[in-house]
Amino acid sequence: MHLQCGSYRFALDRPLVMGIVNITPDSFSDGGRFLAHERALAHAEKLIAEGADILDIGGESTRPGAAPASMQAELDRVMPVIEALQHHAIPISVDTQKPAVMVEAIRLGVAMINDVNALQADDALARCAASNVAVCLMHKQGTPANMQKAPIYSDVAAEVRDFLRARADACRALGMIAARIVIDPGFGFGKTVEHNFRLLHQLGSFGALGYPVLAGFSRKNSLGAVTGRAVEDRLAASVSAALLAVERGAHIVRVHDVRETVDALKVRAAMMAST
Ligand code: HH2
Repeated sequence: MHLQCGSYRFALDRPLVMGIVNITPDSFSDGGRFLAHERALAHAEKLIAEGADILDIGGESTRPGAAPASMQAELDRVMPVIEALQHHAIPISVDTQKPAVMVEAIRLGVAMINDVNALQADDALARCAASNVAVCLMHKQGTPANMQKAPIYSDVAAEVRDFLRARADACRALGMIAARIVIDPGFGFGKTVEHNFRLLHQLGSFGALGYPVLAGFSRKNSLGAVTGRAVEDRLAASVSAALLAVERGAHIVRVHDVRETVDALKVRAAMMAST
């Protein structure tokens, strides 16, 4: 199995670290916007220096309870940062649900479209299929505004897997090769704490679908629930979750704390090399 994203090819003989760059909505004045871009850019460069393999740039918060961003606001936040990062030799992923943002990002040469809506918006799948980007298809139940109210599953892993298989089939039907399709169970998106840990435990079964698997557990509420820690104090829990996901077969971990996650994976790599 390998991952083909844009012109980048990863053999997947080691886990990849996707570093998260969230462009926070700032003041609407030009000064505020400039500062937000500068901050995002500096953060992206820090994550590159720390060993990120892929950067995931997002301009719309999808945390539980978050309100959607307008298309223009998202474009204004994300595009200048993508453009400024083009000279770095690192694949850029854009975290968006909006086909118009996908189209612009693809035009700028991004390597991956990461969609928490699994390309279900009109035209999203066709636009991605017609380009050379990889896609990350994520499962969620409900929308960020309502998804944590009362998520219900009879068999969470089976239902999430069936959904991802169907979305991947839709991509294949438009000619995308398996190496361009990443699947993600969507930790925290319409799942209770118990659902999230059951999915983590059964992550290995997702690999059987034949696509690279991405896990994004970093700093999420379920880690707060089991440790009692606030979001800014979930580093150890996040690194642990990333390592457990890799042990359960994740090919890519989406994380805020790149440096520490890379260290943890180096420890694992040393152990693997010794056998
Ligand atoms: N989680 C978030 C956003 N995008 N994409 C994928 N593929 N998988 C995830 O688990 C995922 C995601 C939410 O996390 P975060 O980046 O911390 O929050 P936000 O983007 O809302 O600021």
